[in-house]
Amino acid sequence: MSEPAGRTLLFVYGTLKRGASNHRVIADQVYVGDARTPPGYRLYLVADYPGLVRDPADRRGVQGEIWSVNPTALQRLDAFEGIPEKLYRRDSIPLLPPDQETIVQTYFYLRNIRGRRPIVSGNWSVDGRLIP
Ligand code: PCA
Repeated sequence: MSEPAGRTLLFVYGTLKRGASNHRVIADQVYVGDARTPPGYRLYLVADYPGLVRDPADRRGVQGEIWSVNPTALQRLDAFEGIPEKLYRRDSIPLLPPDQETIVQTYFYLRNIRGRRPIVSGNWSVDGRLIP
């Protein structure tokens, strides 16, 4: 799948999701669909928001939403997610079929996850409760 000029496909898994606390920051962009990563990626509960990290030992992957965002929105989202402060970095991530050909980026958490609670389902719930 390729995007119209200038647009980026973003895989969101936390507070940016529909119905979640920071959804307004992405709400004027285009929802593409739900998707899941292959195993090898895991969510941790950092505070009232999750952080995604690589983890070769993971067997479940991460559940989220694909959004098509324009350059202005991407700038806004990067600032909001703390890219300048190195809270997250934005990089590409693979998806499971039927989205395996879709090139998406996501926000990888950059701080230490030691002592943080893993979200074992790979699905951060929008109302803040954990789906086991
Ligand atoms: N916001 C971004 C990264 C983690 C978070 O809470 C997202 O929803 O993907």
